[in-house]
Amino acid sequence: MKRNILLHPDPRLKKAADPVADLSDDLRALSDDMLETMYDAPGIGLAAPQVGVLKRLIVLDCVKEEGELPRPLVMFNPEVVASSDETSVYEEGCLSIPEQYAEVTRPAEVEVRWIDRDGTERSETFDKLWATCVQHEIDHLDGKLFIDYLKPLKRQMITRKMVKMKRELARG
Ligand code: GNR
Ligand code: NI
Repeated sequence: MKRNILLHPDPRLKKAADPVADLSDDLRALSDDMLETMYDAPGIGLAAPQVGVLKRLIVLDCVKEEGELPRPLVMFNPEVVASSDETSVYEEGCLSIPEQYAEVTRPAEVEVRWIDRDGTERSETFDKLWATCVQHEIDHLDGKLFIDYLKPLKRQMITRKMVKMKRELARG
């Protein structure tokens, strides 16, 4: 089932999410819904707070070559355990801030540890778009958005545009 994606500004997007204590069928169903919502958007990642659930759960699939097999990843309680000194810059966007893009500098490689859909602890080192995306998603779990890395003036401009967009959406 597709879920609604919250739009910035929303207090739920600014809160730290709670760790998942036990995997349940409900949480697995939520992760399925999040993947469906992400692919439908379309996007390359989605964090549970973006659908209004303040739990530490993210999904991502950064495979973008035409004809390549999809690689959906579901991560419960993801943590960055190591980051490279080398950085990379990507033009980021966010499904909660549609049509707004800006360059963000982040570590080029990160090692991430998480619990998968089956409850197994896993870890993997990500680079390129995967590294940027997984950091962007984990930030959502800490109530942080990519615009928080921008200069205050630019962030304010984007937030004002979003307030306007939400007002127009609400009027219908
Ligand atoms: O779909 C998305 N694209 C994207 C592009 C560059 C850097 C990060 C992202 S994540 C974003 C989906 C989203 O908002 N996830 O929280
Ligand atoms: Ni996002």
